[in-house]
Amino acid sequence: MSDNAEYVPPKVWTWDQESGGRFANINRPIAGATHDKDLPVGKHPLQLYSLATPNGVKVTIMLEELLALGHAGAEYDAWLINIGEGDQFSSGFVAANPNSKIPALMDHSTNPPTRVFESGSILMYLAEKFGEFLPEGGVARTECLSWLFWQMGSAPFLGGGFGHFYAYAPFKQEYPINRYAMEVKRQMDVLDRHLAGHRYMAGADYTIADMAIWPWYGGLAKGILYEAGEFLDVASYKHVNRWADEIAARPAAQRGRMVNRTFGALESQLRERHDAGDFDTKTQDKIEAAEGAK
Ligand SMILES: N[C@@H](CCC(=O)N[C@@H](CS)C(=O)NCC(=O)O)C(=O)O
Repeated sequence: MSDNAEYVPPKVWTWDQESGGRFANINRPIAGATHDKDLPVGKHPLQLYSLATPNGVKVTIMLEELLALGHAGAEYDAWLINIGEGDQFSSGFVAANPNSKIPALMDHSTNPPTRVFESGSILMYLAEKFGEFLPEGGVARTECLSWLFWQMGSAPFLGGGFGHFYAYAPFKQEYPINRYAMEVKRQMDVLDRHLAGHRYMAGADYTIADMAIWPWYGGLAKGILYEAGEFLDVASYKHVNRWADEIAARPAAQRGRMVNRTFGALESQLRERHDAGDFDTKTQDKIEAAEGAK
């Protein structure tokens, strides 16, 4: 394959070649389980199966925010789903989320347990269950849900479009990078104009709309996502940067981004969380130091 070779699609697409790029090993054109394996179940009613990608972090931030408000019922076990290893294709995971993507939540406080998949649906479920971070009615609720769904529709252009072609594709091509850079900059401008006049996405209060948008667009604004800060001139989105910094300073956001994290500094990785105390004792630096001392 060369950058300039034109692709002539055959009459019928067949799965006879790797698409190439990072994640090529987990991409497949069929759904369903590849192997039989049950999901583990811990001691809390809420069981989260996830990974600290932006989509996963939305939910761990919400759970940590609920706990910070004193909702003991939001205690949770967070199990690591290693998508690079294909954990999302186990029979247990597919039963929790037929779409085989993290995050997935099982609520064992209902009988039978309730499965919830799609991060936006999980955020709404938790917001309604605990009566927090989603205004109860009126314009504020509508505004919150509009921005929540804006994220669900927009982020695939950032992740699957721009991020894929800029950072993960086997070689760089001008056409897709140009197309998606244009769209992502437009999206950042949408946010910047809105945040110029609003402290948070839905107005004066911090809501699930902020929790959904921040891991993606806050990460992009701070130059963390795809190391594309300079390329997209993210520093120019001043209001997005102000909002991103404000959320980054929240202790619950700091804890939430550590859960199910398998990359970055060892002290920032809490690969599985089963107890609030795990942040002090079970980060990867401490686990590896204890193993080294044996
Ligand atoms: N719309 C979904 C997107 C979830 C998603 O794309 N998850 C990715 C990780 S960020 C995943 O699990 N990928 C595994 C795969 O595609 O096999 C949501 O918001 O929950």
